Amino acid sequence: VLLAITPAIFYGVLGVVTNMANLHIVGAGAIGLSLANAFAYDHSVTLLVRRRYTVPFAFSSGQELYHLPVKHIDLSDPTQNKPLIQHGFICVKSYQLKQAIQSIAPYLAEHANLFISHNGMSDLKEIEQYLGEKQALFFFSTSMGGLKINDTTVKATGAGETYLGACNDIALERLSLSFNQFFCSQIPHSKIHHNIAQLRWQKLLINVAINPLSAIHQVKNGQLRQPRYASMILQLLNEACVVANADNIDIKLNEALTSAYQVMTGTQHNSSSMAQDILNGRHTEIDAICGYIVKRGAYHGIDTPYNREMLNQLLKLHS
Ligand code: KPL
Repeated sequence: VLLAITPAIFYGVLGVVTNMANLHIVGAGAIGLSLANAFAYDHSVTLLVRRRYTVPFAFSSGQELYHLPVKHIDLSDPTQNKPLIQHGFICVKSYQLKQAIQSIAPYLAEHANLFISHNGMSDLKEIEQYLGEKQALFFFSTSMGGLKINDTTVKATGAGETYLGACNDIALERLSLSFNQFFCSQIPHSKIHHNIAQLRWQKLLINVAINPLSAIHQVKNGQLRQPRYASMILQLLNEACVVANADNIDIKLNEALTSAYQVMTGTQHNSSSMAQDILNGRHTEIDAICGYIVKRGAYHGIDTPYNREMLNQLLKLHS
């Protein structure tokens, strides 16, 4: 049942809405819509999409289904007004990132803040070339769980943690208290992280441990804690940590294992994004996850047979 009276009205009556900002989100996937849900009751949220949706966007917390009070702009429609983006969130797959940035770069305000979130490793230098010197680039890593139950609806499947880090100097300056309050006050269980390289590698290692195995075996994240997966997870993370260390990232295998198992527990009822991609016959992010470990390993002369095996198996399932 779609509730006509949304929490937005409830919050509005209580006067909780302060400093309303205009936010734009690229990507109406599980993360994009979960973010929209987190922000839409205190801020004005517009989804930037590539088609016209006729059904409203919605968020399900389990029993109840809420209309998301968001607008949307179809960027492919030349007759629609173009946005001026102050705070832009790009929540697309790693292989769609470059194209997404290219498509919104002309609409970024001079002092815009751009937040990206994706699995796997992207080339930040490549992204930065689309940004002006006053435009800040942030990365956030999240394990908040969401399942798209249809084109416009996401169902929350787990709280998960979120970390926000600065990717360029201007973002570092703006990682100030008032600014991080803006982000962290809206996203449950979120924190600032001060070492972006470490943050991105930590996220990568979690995805190395969870995504390919959950996709191949079509199991929920929590099921990967079963002993039958333990040795493969250990081998995958061992290789990935050796490569991370060669890349000057100080991550120890036991820490990587601990956080991977914590995320499996925290998101035990989630189907990972890769498990959902395989189930729905979609392209996966394996290239940017195990493929990245294999590529960086080759660069350092480190053999990574377990990650290569995952890469090959996933490419066979969907190339
Ligand atoms: O990032 C994720 C994903 O599904 O892609 C995790 C953290 C594994 C949560 O499901």
